[in-house]
Amino acid sequence: MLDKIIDGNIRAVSRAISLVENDGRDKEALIDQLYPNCGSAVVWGVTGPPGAGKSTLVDKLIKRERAQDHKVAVIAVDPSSPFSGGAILGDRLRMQRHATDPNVFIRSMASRGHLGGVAGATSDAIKVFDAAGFDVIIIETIGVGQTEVEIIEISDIVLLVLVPGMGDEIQALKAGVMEIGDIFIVNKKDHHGADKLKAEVEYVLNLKDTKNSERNPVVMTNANLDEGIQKLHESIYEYLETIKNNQQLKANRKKRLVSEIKNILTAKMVEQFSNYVDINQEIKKWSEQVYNGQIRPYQLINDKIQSFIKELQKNDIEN
Ligand SMILES: Nc1nc2c(ncn2[C@@H]2O[C@H](COP(=O)(O)OP(=O)(O)OP(=O)(O)O)[C@@H](O)[C@H]2O)c(=O)[nH]1
Ligand SMILES: [Mg+2]
Repeated sequence: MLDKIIDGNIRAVSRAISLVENDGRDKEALIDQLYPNCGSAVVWGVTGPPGAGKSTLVDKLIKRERAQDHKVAVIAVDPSSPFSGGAILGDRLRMQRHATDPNVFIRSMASRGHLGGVAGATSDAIKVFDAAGFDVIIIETIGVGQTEVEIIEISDIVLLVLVPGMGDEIQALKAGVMEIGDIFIVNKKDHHGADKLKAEVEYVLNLKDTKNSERNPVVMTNANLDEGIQKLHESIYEYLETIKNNQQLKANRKKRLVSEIKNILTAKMVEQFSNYVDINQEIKKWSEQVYNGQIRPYQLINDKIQSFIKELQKNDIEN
């Protein structure tokens, strides 16, 4: 399977992704063995509010990537639901014309049982695609909540898709959203208020560190009509060139590794603990005890961890 994946065999890639999604035991060995073959793919995160036109944009970007003979993988992440929902179906529909292209792989992903959550599953999937020789891996995710932030930490470049008519735009822009984007897209430029939104985005960007402000392009698009996409595509490559040259890309990837390892550590600790007790069952019992005033939360957890460690040591001695 390993060789087949590295060869870019689509069936093997597909099976590996399922393995990752289901968080099987074999997954760990596979990912570790693929690891030396990773590092050449570039990861683009695409995020923004529901219905902003992310999938339509991605579809048009795939077209440009294919024109350059790049292999493209798309992971549509649905953080809100443990199952692949309707939105994901819509995503695949919008990119359907690439469905028969063997060099385009579109896959939706849910968090399901993955210990590391959606972010863990996604970063494992990235490794599979990377090792299989995909040049670009695009992660589409709806811009809501914590998962989105994690997904963004995984990406080399983040395209933030905005649309006119989001309501109190400038307020929303101030509330941290601006920090996530590398390239800002004002999509649906055919809609009323697009120029105003672009001006507002530029205004907020100018308030940021002026030294860096020229590095964050703001591009207006109409994804349906394929307008502005060429310029967007060029902006992506210019930006990537800049962060390659100023070592930012390297720094980002190191940071990503830190959070990845932290993520694995946390997940593994929980897993170890779960082998020792049925966590969900126990937590219910414990909260009952805390509720009844029998014990206090920190004391309870500290006690449990102590006895867990003792148990581990006992097993160590026995073995
Ligand atoms: N008028 C107009 N409609 C657009 C534009 N881009 C996309 N749309 C439409 O907006 C709707 C949503 O597009 P999607 O590409 O599915 O948006 P999305 O952000 O992927 O949606 P979710 O994945 O559900 O969050 C579709 O009906 C598109 O045809 C645009 O530039 N102008
Ligand atoms: Mg979509």
